[in-house]
Amino acid sequence: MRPVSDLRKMATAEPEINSNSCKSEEDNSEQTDLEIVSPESYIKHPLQNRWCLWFFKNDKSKTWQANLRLISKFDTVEDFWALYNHIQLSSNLMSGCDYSLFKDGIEPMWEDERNKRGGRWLLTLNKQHRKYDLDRFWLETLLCLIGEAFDDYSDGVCGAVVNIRAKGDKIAVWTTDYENRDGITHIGRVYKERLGIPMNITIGYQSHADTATKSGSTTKNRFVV
Ligand code: MGP
Repeated sequence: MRPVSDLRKMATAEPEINSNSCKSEEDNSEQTDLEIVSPESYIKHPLQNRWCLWFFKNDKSKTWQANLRLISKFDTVEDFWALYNHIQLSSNLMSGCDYSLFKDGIEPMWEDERNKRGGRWLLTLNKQHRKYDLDRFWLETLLCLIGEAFDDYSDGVCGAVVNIRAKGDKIAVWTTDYENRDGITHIGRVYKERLGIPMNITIGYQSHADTATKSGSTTKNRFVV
């Protein structure tokens, strides 16, 4: 697991300038031919997984699946920040839109083989949260995913989704197996801590099967932390 402080530092790090490259021709004449440049300065920092960012735009004339578009894939820290800095913040998206970040090979939908027996830790946000918390919660969620923050249980993570909705935005972390109690509760505890959610506020985990077949507006929680 790459510590989150590293991921953040790499967001702002200036490229290292080789001191020799600033010297005049005269100076160069005194130098030896070989320069040792640390690979740190030119090799991008690989992530453990390749990730895909998806965008959903609610066009009611199309099916749900047809509204889902793959934006881009990345597998290095630098390419993550390049993409993140290039796109709109979640709080600027139109109502009805989603971003999803999923491991390469997993589609951000219930039907995918890795999701169909899975579920999600769900954060439901109110309207004030959009201004103060939505973007930082979503960025922290992305860093948890790409930094494999959930220790031995990170393999069970499929991705995460942010839904921008007039009735209240949502952020969720999707995992692959809703029966894996140990994995799910570990992921939930770490996630809550990373987001700085106070102990007295609980978050719930729901299976996609329950969400997909719900009749009312709420889905029962399988787990809470
Ligand atoms: P939503 O976008 O997850 O939440 O699901 P929203 O808009 O807040 O609605 P609510 O029902 O949670 O209040 C909205 C609808 O999109 C669902 O009822 C499904 O019709 C469709 N949908 C959402 N997801 C995540 C899927 C999916 O994975 N597969 C399919 N086939 N439809 C989905």
